Amino acid sequence: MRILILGGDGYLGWPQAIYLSQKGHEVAVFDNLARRQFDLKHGLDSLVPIYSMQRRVERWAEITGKAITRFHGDTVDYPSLSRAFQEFQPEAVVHFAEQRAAPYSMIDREHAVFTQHNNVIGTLNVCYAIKDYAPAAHLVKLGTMGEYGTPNIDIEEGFIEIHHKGRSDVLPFPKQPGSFYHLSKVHDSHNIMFCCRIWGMKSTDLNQGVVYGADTYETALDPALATRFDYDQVYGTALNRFCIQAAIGHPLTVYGSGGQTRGYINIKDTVRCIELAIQSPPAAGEFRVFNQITEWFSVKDLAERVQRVGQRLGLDVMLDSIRNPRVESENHHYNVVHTKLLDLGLQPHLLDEAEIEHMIKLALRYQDQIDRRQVMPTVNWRETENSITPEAALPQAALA
Ligand code: NAD
Ligand code: USQ
Repeated sequence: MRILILGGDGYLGWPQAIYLSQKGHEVAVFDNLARRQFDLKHGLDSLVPIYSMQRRVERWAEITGKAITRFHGDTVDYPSLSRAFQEFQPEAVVHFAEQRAAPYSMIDREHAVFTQHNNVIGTLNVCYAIKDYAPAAHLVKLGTMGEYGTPNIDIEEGFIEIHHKGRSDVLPFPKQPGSFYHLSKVHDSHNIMFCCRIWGMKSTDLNQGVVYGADTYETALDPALATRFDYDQVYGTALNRFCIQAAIGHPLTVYGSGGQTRGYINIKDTVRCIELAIQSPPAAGEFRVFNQITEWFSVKDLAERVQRVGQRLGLDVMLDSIRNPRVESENHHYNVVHTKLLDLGLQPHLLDEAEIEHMIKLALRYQDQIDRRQVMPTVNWRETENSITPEAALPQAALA
């Protein structure tokens, strides 16, 4: 199939592109390199060195003989998006191209507005591009488990049957997201569902949990194919952060009591889930939802796992409960239905000690690159103005 990967330079988009290319699909990547620009602006970096988009694509072709088409463009800029659709004529579109950090969206008004504009308008443009240039294409959209929040009932897979005053209906599961970023995903879901209803578009909304893992079988083939590994307080997710903290002897930053529970998935399963969704498309006009997680943990659970593995490696790993910079429930019910991808054939890679050991060893290998100023959180949900870049962290060129 011809598959267009929007956000194909990101942590997930790049491994997805080479996974699908390896499987024999014709793949194109589309990205505006916004993530790389954010890193430059704020003096951040992936722990694992990542090569330029151009070099990645060239190296993939050198190693496998398989070509990936590259588009530089922005989903918010309709002409550049249209050009990619017209030239490539995708049969499936995998949409990763969004600002994906909750803390980024909570820095201040400007970052909240940027996040919602980039994500919601970008996705609306993607829907129009499908309608205008590839009406039969299947939109596989990355949503998030955080759209649901943490209700005091089990989380169903997208829809819930409601009985009300003697009548009943199957309706979208209620959403109670916890950041302006997570809200942007809810708005996307509504827009996409509407486009399916009015235009007969077909879409799979993947409510994905937190992804972990430093590599896939394809990214591990060559250093030039590596994907990013974020550990900073804005883009780094809890498990990545705990692994680098263990490596540098910093107490693990458990926010609050650590009872916050989230769904998780290995990056190797993410790429497979998307392949499964593409292989079994929905019918025209159908909006379907998969909960893309394989297991769930509390933050404290994760920290204790990292502590155990770290201690086995001879590291002195302490846990530190710091005041939670986010507004979220720290003690809540969490039980999620997630059978649809398993029914399609997903065989999960569960989080084991070997995976955590691999991540800690990676952090030890690159420990000289770790910027300790990025460890403690500075973005607080209760504040409307947050500073994220300690001046000293900026490269001299950025300060000039
Ligand atoms: P990432 O930031 O590493 O990658 C996103 C890519 O999209 C970047 O390369 C960025 O430059 C590009 N991009 C952003 N806005 C764009 C625009 N307007 N036009 C073109 N390109 C644009 O993020 P990721 O971790 O790879 O996440 C990808 C998607 O998966 C996101 O939508 C995210 O919300 C979702 N997701 C991620 C996780 C996770 O744990 N990483 C979990 C659940 C859902
Ligand atoms: N947390 C800590 N300590 C840290 C960092 C985070 O305790 O040092 C806690 C947070 O307070 C939160 C939990 O860990 O309760 C998860 O936070 P996270 O930063 O690991 O992940 P999150 O902000 O939820 O976002 C990530 C991705 C996002 C994706 C989401 C999936 O960045 O793109 O949508 O996971 S989900 O959580 O299911 O919505």
